[in-house]
Amino acid sequence: MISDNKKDLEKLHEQLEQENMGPLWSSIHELNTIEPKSKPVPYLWKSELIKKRLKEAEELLTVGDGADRRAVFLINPGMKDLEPVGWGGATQTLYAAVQAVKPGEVAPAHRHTTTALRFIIDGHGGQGRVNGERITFEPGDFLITPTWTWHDHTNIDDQEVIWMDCLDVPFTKFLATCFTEFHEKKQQDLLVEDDYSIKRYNGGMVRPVDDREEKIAPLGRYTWGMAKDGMDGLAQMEPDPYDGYAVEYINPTTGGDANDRIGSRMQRLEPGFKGKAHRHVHSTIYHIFEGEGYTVIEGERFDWSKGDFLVVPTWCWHEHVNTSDSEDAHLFSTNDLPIMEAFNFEVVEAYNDNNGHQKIERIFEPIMSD
Ligand code: 1HN
Repeated sequence: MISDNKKDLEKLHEQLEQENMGPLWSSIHELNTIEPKSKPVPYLWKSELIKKRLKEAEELLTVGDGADRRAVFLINPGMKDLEPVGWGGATQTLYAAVQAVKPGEVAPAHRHTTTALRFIIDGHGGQGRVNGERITFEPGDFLITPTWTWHDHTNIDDQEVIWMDCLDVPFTKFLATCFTEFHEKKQQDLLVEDDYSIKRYNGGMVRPVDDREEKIAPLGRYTWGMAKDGMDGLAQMEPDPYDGYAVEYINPTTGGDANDRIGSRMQRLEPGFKGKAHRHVHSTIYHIFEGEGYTVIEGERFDWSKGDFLVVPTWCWHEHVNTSDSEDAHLFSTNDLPIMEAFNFEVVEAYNDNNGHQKIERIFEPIMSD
């Protein structure tokens, strides 16, 4: 029993708080929940708003001269209390930002324990160096700079380049394992020929014989063409009822995720695709690379179009719909499935009511650009 002497109980609770302790009897139900509960909430950021704020930042700062990076990061409203320290947190494990590099700018070289990846949204002539390899990239490409790899970026064309960054910043911050080393040079030296890893993996599903041993980041750039070919193959058959035609970016020496602690996917929803709902423990950030449609998350409809970002937190029912009757939709996404799998947390559940579809009870109103 718990005493009904409320006054004395409250006094004890206050006393414990002052002494940096707490009463488990009153908080145990917060801990022992039947379903996983996460702080992040379903949320959507419109492309126009992000791009507008990035343009304003372009007027105000120069990359490589005062600012290490020009990037706007996404803060999940449910993670706001962690904010003033800059942890971001689109989900409890994943950080996402949109970065712009203007022609001639050089984002200086560093390496960190956080694992990072990029998805190129717009602009040509973006160029990065990763561990001594220079790689030029194009919209639709996926690039990795896994944990502790040196990286710097530049832009050799005459228009700005924009990409999505995704890192496991909140996860590494919670573990107090987030640290960085700054390179003595703004741009690291080139140690191998340009596009070295791309040349080594020119064949796709064949690898150089000396890559039989596991390596971190044996391939630095996964082109849009690779993902497209994968989806074109799947599209000759029936789509997955939840995800349409979806492929994962993998490490060709392990078959595991391309990045060590972040999973990445590209998926095609064909015209008129109406996915069924499911939920899982891992959390996901979507970037709408092409197309128009909506995702219903926990009964709320999130309308999306090209360039938007959408978060599906842990254990939320979600289903995707392509509203176009003529154009494919392509969603790039990142997830914390590698972390969930590493610790055996992952569970997936199908929504069985109503033929797999949630009732739409609310429509999400995103913050729009003025
Ligand atoms: C970082 O190093 C980059 O290298 C981008 O471009 C975003 C966000 C948090 C911490 C480090 C980059 C980042 C970042």
